Amino acid sequence: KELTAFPKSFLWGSASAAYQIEGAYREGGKGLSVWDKFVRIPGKTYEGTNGDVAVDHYHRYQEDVDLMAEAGLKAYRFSIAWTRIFPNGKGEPNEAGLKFYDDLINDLIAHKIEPVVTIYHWDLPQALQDEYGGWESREIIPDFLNYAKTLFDRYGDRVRYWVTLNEQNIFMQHGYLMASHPPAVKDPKRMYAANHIGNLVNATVIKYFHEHGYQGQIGPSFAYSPAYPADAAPINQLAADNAEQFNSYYWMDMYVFGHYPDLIRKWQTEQGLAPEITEADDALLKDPLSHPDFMGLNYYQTNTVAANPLDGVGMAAENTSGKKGTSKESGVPGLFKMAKNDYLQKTDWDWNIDPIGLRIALRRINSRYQLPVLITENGLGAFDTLEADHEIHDDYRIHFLREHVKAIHEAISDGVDVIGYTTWSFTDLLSWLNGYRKRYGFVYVNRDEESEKDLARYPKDSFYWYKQVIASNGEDLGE
Ligand code: GCO
Repeated sequence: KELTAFPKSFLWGSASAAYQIEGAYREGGKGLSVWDKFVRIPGKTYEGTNGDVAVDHYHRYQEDVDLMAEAGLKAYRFSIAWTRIFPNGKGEPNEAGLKFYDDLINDLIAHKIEPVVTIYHWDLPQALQDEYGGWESREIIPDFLNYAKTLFDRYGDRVRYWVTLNEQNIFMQHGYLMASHPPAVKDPKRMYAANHIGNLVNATVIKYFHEHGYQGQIGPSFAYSPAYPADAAPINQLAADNAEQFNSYYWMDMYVFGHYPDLIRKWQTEQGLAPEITEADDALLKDPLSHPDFMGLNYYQTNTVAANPLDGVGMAAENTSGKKGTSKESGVPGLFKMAKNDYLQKTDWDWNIDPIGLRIALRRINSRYQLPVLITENGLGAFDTLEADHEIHDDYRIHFLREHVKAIHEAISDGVDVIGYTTWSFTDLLSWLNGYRKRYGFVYVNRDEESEKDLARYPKDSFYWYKQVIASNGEDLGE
């Protein structure tokens, strides 16, 4: 069929997060975040790697923005470190921190690159964790709002796209169910309670933004892995529907409709896991002013599931998110369990490669929520090799991204309003748990601490490929 062209305003971009790139973890008055502390607990990250230096973007941001301009990026998504703005999470803002992002934003705009700002990408101030347990206390709501307001007031004249919470489903499940992120808790009841507070934070911030006449658009970024049934057996179709509601609609419905799916609410009540919802919560969450302008989609893969009889594994310590692809046999008794999908190839990190799944994700969001979608992440984590001539031949990444760009093109032709695509990631960066060997970037960052070329940047083949995609507005995919 004839494909609809990418819109002229399509935001071809790339993305990052503060902790994964900035480094300078004690400079410019920055306070410590929960990640600064967590990475120091032995055994939590691959070989104890941390973001103390990361890829030193804090000092090299101009070089990075120059590279973005060379690639022709139209947009760059990055996150602000709360602890640079409020070292202890609240109180007086820290001017040095505010200025760092001012300079970055101005540099982007000078290069005609649209800044897309993530307000929260997991690096909660440790002071708030210590004071009241972070996400487990409603005290975080005014503190987060104060932080967000400070950003809107300072940067709102130049920033038109705001992402509230990055992958709430991931940081809540890893933080409170699997203990693989801070605060390393394994307790589903606490997870759902903290997650509900996360929803209140998200809604409060969006409502404030809408009520105060800021220009631009705001929404969350959700890590959506659509669920497939293992086969055509009706019982497995039902399991896929369960998984979709449990893993995805549970979050996205709340953002857009202000309620949790009945099926999951009932399940939680039976299990004694339902978070408390006050009347005031309900009013806030259902208020259209608290609903997003777009859905941010982080897409990496799909999940395949099958029926799970009640004698299956428990959920407490299992990976129900599907995102990190670790415990394949996990699931939720009575609802679904993870199954193999023989049709899909896998990445070096065992994640399914599924470009059609992106088209499906876009279509499902479109039909269920009727919102524009900003693809805030998509990319391939892989081992890359730096050749002697400083070239990096990452044809596997080009192939991966090309197929996903085609899927977006198809989805646009299906009628989905996709406003942009910020790939993960621009430069290589710290993978939270996998250190620096899992690389996602268009730009290789040399992490050879022994050599004077440490932290040097080298564009990969995929950098030049993406440049040509952008220049042709998605017409020339280099085939
Ligand atoms: C990793 C992850 C991250 C995430 C990103 C989520 O390897 O640590 O893939 O890079 O994708 O931070 O928003």
